[in-house]
Amino acid sequence: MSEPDVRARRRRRFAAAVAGIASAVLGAGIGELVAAFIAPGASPFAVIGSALIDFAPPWAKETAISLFGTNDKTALLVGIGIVLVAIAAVAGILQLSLPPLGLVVMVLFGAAGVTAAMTRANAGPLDWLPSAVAGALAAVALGMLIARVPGRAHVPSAAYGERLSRPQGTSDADAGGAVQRRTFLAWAAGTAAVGVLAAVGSSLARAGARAGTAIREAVKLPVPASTAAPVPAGAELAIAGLAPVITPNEQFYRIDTALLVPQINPADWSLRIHGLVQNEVTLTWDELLALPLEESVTTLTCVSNEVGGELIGNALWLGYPIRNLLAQAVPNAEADMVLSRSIDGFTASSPIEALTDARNAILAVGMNGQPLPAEHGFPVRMVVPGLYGYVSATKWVTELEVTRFSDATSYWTDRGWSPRGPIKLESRIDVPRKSQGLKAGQSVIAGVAWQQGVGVSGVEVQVDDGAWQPATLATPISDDTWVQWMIPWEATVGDHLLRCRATSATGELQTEDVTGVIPDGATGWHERYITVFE
Ligand SMILES: Nc1nc2c(c(=O)[nH]1)N[C@H]1C(S)=C(S)[C@@H](COP(=O)(O)O)O[C@H]1N2
Ligand SMILES: [Mo]
Repeated sequence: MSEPDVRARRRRRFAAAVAGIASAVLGAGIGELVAAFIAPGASPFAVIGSALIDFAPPWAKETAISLFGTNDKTALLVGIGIVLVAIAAVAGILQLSLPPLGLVVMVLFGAAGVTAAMTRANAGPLDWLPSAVAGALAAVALGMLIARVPGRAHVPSAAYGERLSRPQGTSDADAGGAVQRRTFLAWAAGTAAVGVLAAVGSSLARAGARAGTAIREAVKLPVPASTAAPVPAGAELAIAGLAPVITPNEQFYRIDTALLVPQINPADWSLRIHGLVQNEVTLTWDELLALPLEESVTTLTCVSNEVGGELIGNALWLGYPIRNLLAQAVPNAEADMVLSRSIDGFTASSPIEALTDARNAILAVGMNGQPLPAEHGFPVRMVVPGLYGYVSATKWVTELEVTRFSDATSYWTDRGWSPRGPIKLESRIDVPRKSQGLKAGQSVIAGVAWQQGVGVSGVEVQVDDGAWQPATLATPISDDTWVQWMIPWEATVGDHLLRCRATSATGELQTEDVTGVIPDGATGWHERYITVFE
């Protein structure tokens, strides 16, 4: 091939890649728009993302959480976007050189979306539509754009025929090529622009639908039948940088597998208790609110919380004891587990004794004086003191199946996490913050410590391998909550290593052994390096 031929070929391939990307943008955008209006749960992006989340190996989820923390979902969506663009470019080139392979790629993508949508837990009858439309439109657009790639054999353009009849390299042919290029670019840009507009339209439509949070805002929670004791005055040390003893809802960590937050109208909500029980129980929203609801303060923790991590929060919950509901259902003697199920298919397996013993396992409807925020489970979730969230804290909960550990497993236990998930004794240094740039002089080291259900009796702090010093504990709210601690520190110029360790109310010393979060939660002493300046 001559030099200009190679260049022309490269240019055609580039155009084909652009055609692929523009077609995919069109398909994806219109697919999102169709979803927003017809099948809100079946956004092609979200269903493919959810399928990836469900099929991802545990280490991938771990890496995502530790790299991106609670932004893991954004990272996933951006990642899917990048992969999609790359595949679309390849599809364009395939369609140019090996038609109809490019179309096949687009159709397969649509089919993957359809499959992902229809195999979701709460799939609606029209959930196949957005991905089907996306795949079909992308294929049609690709066929149309590839036919317009400049210099291609069947370009439906007068300029091309004209160019064939002229010697290569003349200025007229160049002019014809330029016209073709402009025509192609206009079509490609137009195609992509329609896709982008559709995507913008879909997010506007969703924002409008989120005005469906009007439903949540209209919810009036009943006056509690029993209120929590006021937070003791000494519970909040109020040190800058120290986590507040009650975590505001906006700051509360969020971990779940839901790319689209389930939108549930409480009027349509009900909870079904079934399985190994003598009486099946069904509870509607109105029935739940009519029960004597109780306030309680409980710290919630994620099993993926690294030592020193932020996947922990403490809130004032309003709810009804699950043990009372189970008592109505009367579990059979052989039952040893309750499998709670969310409307989105997530499941958690809790030991039945954790829901029936004296601890305060509740069906929660309120969080810090408000209806549950949508991301934290509106309208109803579980909160169980002392168990990691993955085996207890089901959000958007609609079902409690009384069963046996030997007969059923749950979302995360299916993925290699431990069937039992008691929260481990831990402590964390909050201040000095790492990036704080501490000045030498009188300072403080402060943090939080927790051992739900048992309580913390002390925290010790060590600076640079010196002696362990007892910190001052704040007044705990209860054994089910974390407790703040602090110790004054005369900070000297230079680099320092700070460590902390807690002792539980039963005398257990927090273990020094470092273990990762898999399969049942991290252990080890939290360490922080800090540089003190003059
Ligand atoms: N429906 C549903 N509920 C869920 C999860 C989920 O993925 N889906 N994740 C659980 C996990 S792993 C944790 S740690 C807690 C987190 O609750 P939060 O997001 O309100 O902090 O929710 C639990 N409940
Ligand atoms: Mo979790």
